[in-house]
Parts: sequence; structure tokens; C-alpha cells
Amino acid sequence: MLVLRTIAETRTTCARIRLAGKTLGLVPTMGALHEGHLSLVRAAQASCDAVAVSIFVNPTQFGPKEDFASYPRTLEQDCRILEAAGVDLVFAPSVQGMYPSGASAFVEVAGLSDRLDGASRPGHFRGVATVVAKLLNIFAPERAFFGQKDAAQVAVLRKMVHDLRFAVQVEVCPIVREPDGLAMSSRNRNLSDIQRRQALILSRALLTVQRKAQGGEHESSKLLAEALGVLAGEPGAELDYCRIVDPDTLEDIPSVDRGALVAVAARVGTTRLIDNLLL
Ligand code: PAJ
Repeated sequence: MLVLRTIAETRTTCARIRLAGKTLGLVPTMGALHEGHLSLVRAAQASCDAVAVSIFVNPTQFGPKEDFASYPRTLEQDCRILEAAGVDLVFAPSVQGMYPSGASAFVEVAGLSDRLDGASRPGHFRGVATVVAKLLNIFAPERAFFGQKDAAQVAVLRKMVHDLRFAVQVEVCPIVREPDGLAMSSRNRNLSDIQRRQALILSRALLTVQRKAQGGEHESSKLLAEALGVLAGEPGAELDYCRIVDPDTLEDIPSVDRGALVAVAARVGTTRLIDNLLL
């Protein structure tokens, strides 16, 4: 497995892969890898000849008071995991490499960027769209793989790829959960044992909505009231948002008749957690 630090080496390697007639799949990550990330790697391996994983804690998607400095960085361990998984190439650039001094060009997906997590984390999706645009430009992969775990991110990136005419197929993989239902996240390692139990309230609220919807309740306000009732039962989880939206526009919808995204975000201690369910 190649571990590359510079954009120049990465471009040359990707060109070589293409010259050999191989298709390339890219899995962008911020590292601190877990089974959720590995599910993307396996999906990439199933449909591409060569698989690249980027590991970059992207400063521009963190707000000034957010956890950029304390975000887990475990590059050596991540590389061991990816090598064992049969990944071909890891790209772990420096901040200076991705954002040369004075860099002032950003990608903004207007509208979508201000919804759900974008509303609570101003500038977050501008940072995400910018770094993913850079990665797509560097790798020019046939396919790029993202997790449904970050549903708003998926909507923003799909729109960016469509609007900017990137020649890449966006592939979205299901949420990987712990056996008790907690959605896997690099931030889960920040939770104490008690907080880890409190965090289960997110998936429990979503399960309640799923059961009610399957039972025939399709009105968003009623389903949301159920979810909020469950969430209120756990004072350890401070709710950020719980909404029922159109999965593409991220706008609130009155009914789940034609499919819906139920998305929740809450803070447990200082850790911000998100989860969602597609109906
Ligand atoms: P990160 O949080 O490291 O996640 C990398 C990818 O793994 C994302 O597409 C995310 O949705 C997916 N993922 C995380 N947890 C998952 C789970 N439990 N099940 C399935 N997929 C999961 O998302 C980012 O990094 C960054 O914003 C990035 C796209 C790399 C841009 O910096």
C-alpha cells in the first residue's frame, strides 16, 4: 500500500492507474477509522479496480469553537487497518499542501449549506464542499464513496458534483451501527461509559419514528412529537435539531408519504452526535 503525502505524487499515481486501464474509487475520510469507514472501502473494492483513501482532518469544516485541535488523529493505526483491508493508496496531505498560504477559493453550495448541520455549524459545509472538490480534482476518481451517516453532507456533495459537472459517480453506503444501535463515529471514542449509554437515545428516537411510520402515521408533526418525547427522556443529551426533511433539498416536509429523511443531532457532554433514518 502506498502512503503519499503530496498532491504531485498522488496525481502521478492516479494517472498511472488510469493508464493501466483501471477504475479508481476514492473514500475521503478524516481518519480515526472504524467499521463505518471500512464499509465504504469494501463497497469501493467491490466496484473499482483500485481504491484510494484520503485521511485529512480538514480545518475549514470546523468552526472556531469546535474540536479541530482535539479531533482524534491516529494515522499509523489507520494505515495498518487500511493495509490489512487491501487498500491500494492512502493520501495524507498536510494542511499547507491542501490550503497553500493565501488560499481564498471556496466552494459554496448555496441554500443546502445552511440547512440541518449547516444551520448549527455555519461554514461547515463550505469547508466540506471545498475539500471534497479539491480531492476530486486531485484524484479524478470514477466513483467516490460517502456514508449515509452524514445525510446532509451527502445532499450537499451530490448537488456540488451535479452543479460543477464533476465526472464522478457519488456512491452512498448505509449507516454502520454498534450492536446496540449507536451509529459508529470517530467522535464516539470521546464518550465516557455513561455518555455512551446516553447517546443511545438518538437511535432510539429514530427507531420509534420508524415503528410509528410503519404503523401508518405519515404526518411529520406527529412523528416529530414522538421523537421529541423519546429524546426528552434523556436529559444527558442536549438536542440540537430533530427534523423530517426531503433528503435532496433538506427542507422540512409535512408528510413522509413520498419518502423522507429523519435527522437528529444532539450534544452528549461536549461531543456532538448525529444520526438519521431514511423512510
Ligand atoms: P469522516 O467523518 O471521517 O467520515 C468519512 C466518511 O465515512 C463519510 O462519508 C461518512 O459519512 C462515513 N461514515 C462515518 N461514519 C459512518 C457510519 N457509521 N456508517 C457509514 N458511513 C460512515 O465525513 C467526513 O469525514 C468529512 O466531512 C469528509 C467527507 C472526509 C470531508 O472532510
